[in-house]
Amino acid sequence: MLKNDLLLRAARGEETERTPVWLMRQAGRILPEYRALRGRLSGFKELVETPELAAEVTIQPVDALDVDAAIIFSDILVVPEAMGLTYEMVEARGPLFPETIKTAQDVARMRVADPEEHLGYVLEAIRVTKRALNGRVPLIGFAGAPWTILAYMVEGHGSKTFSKARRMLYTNPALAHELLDKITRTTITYLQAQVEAGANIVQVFDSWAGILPPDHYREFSARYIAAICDAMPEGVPVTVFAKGAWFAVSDFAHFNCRTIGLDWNEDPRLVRAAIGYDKTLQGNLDPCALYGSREQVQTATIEMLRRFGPQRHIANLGHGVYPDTDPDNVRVFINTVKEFSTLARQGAI
Ligand code: 1CP
Repeated sequence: MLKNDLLLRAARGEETERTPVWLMRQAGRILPEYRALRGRLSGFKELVETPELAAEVTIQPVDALDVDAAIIFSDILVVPEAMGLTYEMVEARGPLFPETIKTAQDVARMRVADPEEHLGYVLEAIRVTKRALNGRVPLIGFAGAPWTILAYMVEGHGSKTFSKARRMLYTNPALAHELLDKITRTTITYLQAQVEAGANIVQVFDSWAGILPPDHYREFSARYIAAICDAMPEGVPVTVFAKGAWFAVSDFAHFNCRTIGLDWNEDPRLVRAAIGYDKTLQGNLDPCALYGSREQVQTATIEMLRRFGPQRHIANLGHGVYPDTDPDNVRVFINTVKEFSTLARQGAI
């Protein structure tokens, strides 16, 4: 039994006494306790692959920030690794794949991973986290959307354009679909296993959605996300966060998901006008708004809450919190959501 199930109730569209709040990338470098633990280790992968440590940093923001959910500390890139493509996390630079996908042989070499065998360390981290959380807040499981995962597997690292990956969609669409299909099959059993291990809700991150034109987005991304949503167990809410894909929100409205994540370029009022009230919306304060003064953070947060309205909203940023954000301003954001949305429900403002 969960002591605080606000997030799940909001996702299911039930009335809540206030708006739930958490932050993408809440576990990580904004917290001094994360940096202290991370500094004692050989690197990012040791943290991700040691369930007790991953559980510890998953719970840090629940203790330090009093958010309404924990998100399992892992990375979307564990999936390509499980399929046979190892990644490195280069200090201060980000992920790097020494080998990339170029040919049909490369795709043929990729396996549809078995969650227990190849991603058992994430499932164990979920089990350890659930025990330690003891029902305080729900635990969010996650995976990357197949298109975003393909983008890293083909490109080999982060990129502004992902032009190698986008080139494949034009030059060898059949090969892209073959890879997307393998990633999708892996992701479905992986997310199902996360739920079995204890995740209460799952989020699909399509971080590079916004670089595709709408027709490519439908062909190479949205339909695979739809297949993932369809495969999730009954009663487990799914959140689709497709950064930059404002053009696809009306498609998501017909998906088997409960929540649609909005980035900070999107206006929730326009989204509501387009899709109605069947889905919960999540987001979408500009992460840079947290660089302002305390008063500026409060004002921006209240404006955001007004744009979403009181129900069917999960407050968050429009993307992950930046590592150089002052945790005190993160607390101002969280507390403003809690206080303002409580008063708004009571009709006080
Ligand atoms: O040294 C460090 O601590 C490394 C920084 C870091 C962290 C804290 C990386 C490298 N990954 C993570 C954890 C992580 N990644 C989480 C769990 C923490 C939390 O949310 O509280 C999650 C959900 C992710 C997901 C992730 N990884 C995404 C999707 C979300 C998004 O931000 O768009 C993506 C694109 C990645 C790839 C990745 N991993 C790390 C970096 C720096 C990147 C981005 C690389 C790029 O610029 O392309």
